[in-house]
Amino acid sequence: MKRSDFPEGFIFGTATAAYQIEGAAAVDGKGPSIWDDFCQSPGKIAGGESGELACDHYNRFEQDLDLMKDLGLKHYRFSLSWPRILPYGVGAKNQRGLDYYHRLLEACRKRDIEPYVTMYHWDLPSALESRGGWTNRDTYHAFCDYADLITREFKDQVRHWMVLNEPFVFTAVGHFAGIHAPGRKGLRNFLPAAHHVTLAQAEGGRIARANATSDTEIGTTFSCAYPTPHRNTRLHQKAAARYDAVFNRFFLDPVCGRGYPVDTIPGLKKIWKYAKTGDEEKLAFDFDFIGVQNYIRDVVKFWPFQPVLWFKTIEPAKRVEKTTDMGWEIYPDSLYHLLLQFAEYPEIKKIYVTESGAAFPDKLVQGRVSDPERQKYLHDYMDATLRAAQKSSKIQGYFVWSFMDNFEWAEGYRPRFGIVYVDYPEQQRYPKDSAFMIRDFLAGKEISF
Ligand code: GCO
Repeated sequence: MKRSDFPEGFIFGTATAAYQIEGAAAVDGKGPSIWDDFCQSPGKIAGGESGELACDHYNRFEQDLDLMKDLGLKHYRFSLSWPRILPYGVGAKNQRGLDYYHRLLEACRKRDIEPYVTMYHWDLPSALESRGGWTNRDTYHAFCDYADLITREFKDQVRHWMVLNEPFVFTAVGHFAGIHAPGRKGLRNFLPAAHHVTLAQAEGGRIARANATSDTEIGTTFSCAYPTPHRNTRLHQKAAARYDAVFNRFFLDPVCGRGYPVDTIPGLKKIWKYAKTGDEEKLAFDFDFIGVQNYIRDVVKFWPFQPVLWFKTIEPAKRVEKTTDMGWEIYPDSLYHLLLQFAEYPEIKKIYVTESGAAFPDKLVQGRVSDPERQKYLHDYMDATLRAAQKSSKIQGYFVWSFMDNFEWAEGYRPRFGIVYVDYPEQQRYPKDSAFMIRDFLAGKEISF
């Protein structure tokens, strides 16, 4: 596989998120976020770890961007921390926080690195959480004010915005399962949070479009997962369709003007309880692109003991394919199928794979990290993207998750997703073999696995 196999103009980059790399959790006027708080709650994060220091990127971004440039990476997706900019979520802005992002964006420009900026990658200001967070409609209004502020402030420096990162994950894992911040549980938290997030998703797009220059593209990102029915019977196929409605369509369909997929899952109709008159029309927005992020495929089984959803997934142990350090099955065709599934929506104009990557138990040995499993993973997922791009011209980019090892939420620092290894105690960076493979690929060389 060579870069020139991809369509002209197809972009390659890497991705990170503020809480996972920045550190500097309480300096220069930054307010606390729900992730700062969640990490303080005993038992929530593996090893009791937190993003307090993370990769110390806040202080080391110049060197990190130097390394990115050396590797030939010219497109970089990262997020802004809302509480660094608005310590209380609303009201007084923190000039030092804004200055930091101006410096970061300027450092990208100087190195000819194109920034792709996510407005919200999960670090809600704690002040908003204490008033109900996303379960409270006020948080949607606060988000709109924040979106308005940043799209004006960074108008001259940002040409690619993404409103949200993976609304399904932060609402379901954070507000239904309670495994991520803020640790809320149950449908009574999930449904209002999901509705307010869906409003924020579309309204954030409208605000960015109104404030940005005409050459700015506005998108938002979605997690997605590929279901395979346990057996090819009607019951299991319908279970897989319900899985698809929850994991893939719940936040995407409304933005495309199709409403929540409640025909497929009638039990989720209750979400309308949290709506106000006129909300239905507000859920849609004509984004310039969507970001697709796929890490899992699941084998899905009809399950009569699971009310509302009526399905369950079968554990990885019973699967035949290899898994990553997260226990996720390696299945490149899932990305291929999902890209084509999304490309079929006439409402979707352009698709980037805004995250793709894997964690493996990397070891630093005499300054080198050999990671053939990641090399193969990236090769195969890039190949899946290429195959999809050959079928649909909407597919136009691929970002590796992640540029460097970082704080993997409830899993702490054990899973290493980076193509650059981070020695945390020393805060040293070491490009892994996969980083050199990507460098060679970007330079036009053939890569094979
Ligand atoms: C997500 C986030 C990233 C993760 C990555 C690996 O998808 O959960 O966007 O922050 O670190 O996906 O799990």
